[in-house]
Amino acid sequence: MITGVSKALGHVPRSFNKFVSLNSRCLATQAAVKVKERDAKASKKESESFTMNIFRGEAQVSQVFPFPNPLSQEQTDTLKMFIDPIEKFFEEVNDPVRNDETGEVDETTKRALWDLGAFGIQVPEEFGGLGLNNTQYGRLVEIVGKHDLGVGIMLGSHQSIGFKGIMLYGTPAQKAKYLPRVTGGEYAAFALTEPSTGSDASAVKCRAVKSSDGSHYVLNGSKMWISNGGFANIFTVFAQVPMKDPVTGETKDKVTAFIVDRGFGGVTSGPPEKKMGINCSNTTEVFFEDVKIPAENVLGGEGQGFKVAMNILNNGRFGMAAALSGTMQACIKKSVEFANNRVQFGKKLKEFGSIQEKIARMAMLQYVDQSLCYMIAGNMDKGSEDYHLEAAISKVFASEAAWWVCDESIQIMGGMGFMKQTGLEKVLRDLRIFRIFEGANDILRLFVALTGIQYGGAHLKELQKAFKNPTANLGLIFEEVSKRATKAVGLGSAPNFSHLVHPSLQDSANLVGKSIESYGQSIEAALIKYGKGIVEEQFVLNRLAQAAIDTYTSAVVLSRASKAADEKLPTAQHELLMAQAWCAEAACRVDDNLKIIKSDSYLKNFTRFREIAKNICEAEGVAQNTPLGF
Ligand code: MYA
Repeated sequence: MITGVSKALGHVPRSFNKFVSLNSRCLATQAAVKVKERDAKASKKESESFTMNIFRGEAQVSQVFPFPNPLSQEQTDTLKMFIDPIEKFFEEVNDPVRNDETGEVDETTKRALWDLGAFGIQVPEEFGGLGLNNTQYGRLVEIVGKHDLGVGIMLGSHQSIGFKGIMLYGTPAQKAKYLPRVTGGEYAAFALTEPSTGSDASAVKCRAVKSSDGSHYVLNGSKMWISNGGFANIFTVFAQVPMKDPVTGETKDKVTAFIVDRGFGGVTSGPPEKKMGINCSNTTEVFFEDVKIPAENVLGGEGQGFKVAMNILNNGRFGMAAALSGTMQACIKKSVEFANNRVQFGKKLKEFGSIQEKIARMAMLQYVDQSLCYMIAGNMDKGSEDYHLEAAISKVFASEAAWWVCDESIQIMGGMGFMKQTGLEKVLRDLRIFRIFEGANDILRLFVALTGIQYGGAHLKELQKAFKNPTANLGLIFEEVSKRATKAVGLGSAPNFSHLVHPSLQDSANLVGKSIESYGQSIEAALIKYGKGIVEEQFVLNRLAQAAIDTYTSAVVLSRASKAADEKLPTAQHELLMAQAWCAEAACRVDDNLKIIKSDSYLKNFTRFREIAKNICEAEGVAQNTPLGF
């Protein structure tokens, strides 16, 4: 799994301490050298991503500070025109309980959503959409998530992934042909998953073979768990295409994305699946039997399908943070109304410390999640292309935060929370899938850790190369060696961005700076210890990913709360408090996670976990008998 990352990681210098032993010599002899401003670093594309750069122990803050504010007055006014009608739709037309019970959204309700333009929020107006940007989309999706996640999935599967490929990769002709259809009443779906291909997205089995005259492809195979699969007319389908390597002449299968129209013939759907939640969303198998796809319906180029799929998913993931921000708001509202009124032991629930801690944590999680959503959407709207790790983090964070918030809301409400009439039981069921689909959180954690390590590791490789030709690379070597020398003798300073935050957040910013410094050191240490084998160390990778999530989310809330304070928002003090509390706890978790992966005694526990799991798998269940012996 995630083999490309391991391939690309290449050999990581085990003799890294060589750099440190060289320090004094290099420092003495090279200090006087006039360093030319060119080195290997400059020739390589540097990432603007905050998360990528912490893998080098560096604070790259250009995509974090200041907190984005990408809406002009005109964009704000446009957005406001849609907010009230969408709220009204959810209050007056949509019935989430009925949707859940019937397992579908009825035609009248769907029609109302089409009339609102909710199926084409980001499609340019010339193609019949609302023409809104990512930030505006996020604001509308928050409303959807507040009311009905099942409806959200119908909408999201259509536009966040169903036809997003046409928006991102479509030729002018493809856009002109298909976008008016997907804004004009025809549903779209994203068809990647197959019976044997879930997380391992590049292993799809569906196959499309090009006709000898090159005019079309013939597609065969099946897809499963396709949202909107039962009624979509336009599919983005991923299939293997046999392709000749121009260099070796060898024929190999390469994933290719296609726009498939049900009207081509040979496309059929299975019955709707019965699920735990998001019941009104339609999930079916889709079968392709000798489907003739015109050659011009290849999306993003033959053999480019994996990249197309990944970038569609990357592009849509912040939408989950948006939707679940709304969901958390709704859960918090319900449980806080209860805590404000319910009296037990002579006091209102809100007066008990245990309840206060729950409420504070729920509020922080929602705040962090909402901040992630608008930070990423804002960066995307500004044209950033370096957001894939942040998008993955937002998906992981949102889905876990919302699950926890909903669960704790139920806990605060006690028996009342367990009753269907309170509405939280449905939300909890709906939420469960969010940690699984659109990239399982376990996979996305590995993706974050390995992609970051690849970036950090590439930097170390640059250094290794630089040492092979020291005269030409004095700049890079000198800079790195002095960094390491000062760190080694304890004189190094952690990345500092306290000047970018509100004065009351400077201590918090210093904590994040320290986390980044320790993070970079931990990556180096992990690479020295495991080399390429790091790819297999999932116990370690998960902790690195968690520390990355904690560090990035801290920087994001520092940015948002600082902006709130600078703009003197009425909630500024509240936001500053949440940012301080979040950073304090997150820094402790980062510290813990980074200590764990270096601690021999804890590493022994990983070995124990492996053995325990092996025993259980061999026993095909719990291994021990009862203490009674039978
Ligand atoms: S849809 C199905 C969702 N499925 C997935 O998300 C699949 C998860 N799997 C993966 O993401 C990949 O296969 C992984 C890679 C990560 C496991 N961005 O060899 P590799 C590059 C950019 O490591 P693998 C659904 O659930 C990589 O750098 N590039 O790949 C419906 C390398 O490049 P190079 C990436 O081992 C839900 C190359 O690819 C990425 O196969 C409905 C190969 O890499 C990436 N992410 O594993 C939701 N990953 O060769 C509805 C890899 O150059 C929406 N690469 O080094 C709901 C919205 C909310 C509501 C909205 C309401 C309106």
